Amino acid sequence: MFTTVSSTDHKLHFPVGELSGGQLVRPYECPERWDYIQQSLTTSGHTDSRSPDPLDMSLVRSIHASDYLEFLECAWDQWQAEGFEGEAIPTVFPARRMQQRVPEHIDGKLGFYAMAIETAITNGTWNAAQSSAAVATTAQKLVVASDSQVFALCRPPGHHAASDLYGGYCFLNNAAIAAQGFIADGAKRVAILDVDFHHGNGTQDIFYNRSDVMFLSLHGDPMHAFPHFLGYADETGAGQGEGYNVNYPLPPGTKFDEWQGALTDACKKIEHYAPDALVVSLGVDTFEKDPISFFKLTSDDFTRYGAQLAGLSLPTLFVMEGGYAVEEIGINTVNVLNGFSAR
Ligand code: Q9C
Ligand code: ZN
Repeated sequence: MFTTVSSTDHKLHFPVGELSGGQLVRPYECPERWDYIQQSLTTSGHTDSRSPDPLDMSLVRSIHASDYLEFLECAWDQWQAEGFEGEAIPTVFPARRMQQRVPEHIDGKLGFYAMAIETAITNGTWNAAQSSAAVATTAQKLVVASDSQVFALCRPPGHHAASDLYGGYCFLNNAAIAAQGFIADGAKRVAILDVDFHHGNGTQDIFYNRSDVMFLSLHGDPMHAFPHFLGYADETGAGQGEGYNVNYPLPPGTKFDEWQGALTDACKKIEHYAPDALVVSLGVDTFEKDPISFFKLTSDDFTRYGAQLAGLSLPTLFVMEGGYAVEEIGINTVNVLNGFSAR
């Protein structure tokens, strides 16, 4: 048995457009994702659910830059004040050899703070992003109180968001904020295991120089997969953080056996690190039918690796990240959680 934390405020973020393949399509990261997960939790008897406590902004500020938070808070109003009628999407970037200076115009601000452009900002985006972080931090406190497994049903997701960058459907890095919450509550070491199909570039960047938070990620090789510009195996951490960042880039078509090989190696490294808590960035876009990813995990594979994670015997916080095969997202997510609690 485990507790879930979730908030209906996620529904405030529902952009209608995502630039994909040169077309504006309905975003893959849609509110129904939450409904399907909630439904699967209910049908499998996981009804112990609660809403989040208010968000501790001082904790958020220990992960995100204050100018970035101010930008997120004001972006939609500034966009509207320009008289723009669509959703807020950047069009110009501080590319190589250009100034890294924050412009006043919203077009400049959007480009300055974005790491990708598929993610539109709308009227409810900031409030939804805050509610998602509140879900993660409330769940983190419950892990400390119970010493067991808690599921944070976060939406929007977080692992692509760096201290001052949004994109890849992410605004606030829920897993990073929760990991910092464990440290604030006395943990000496925290491991973040990112099993989302995509590399958690934001989380890696946030903790790259630190040894008190270890980051390990299994993901599609950035040579072939988003976010393309981070997630290679030679990124091992810097300074105090050298050796505390571990990437497992995996090729197109990767099936469970190969994927689990990387997971087993990651688990060994986590055991050796001996953290006080584990944060799992749980994306289920590794599924064979995911529309934007290239791994081949089956629904049963999710149960198997959930059980393997339980073998670490650590207080564990699951933080929802991606997963875009909407009809199966609930089953696959609950399979991981059930595999974990059944062991
Ligand atoms: N052609 C998360 O899973 N677009 N974000 C990929 C593929 C962005 C995924 C484009 C995917 C972001 C949290
Ligand atoms: Zn993903």
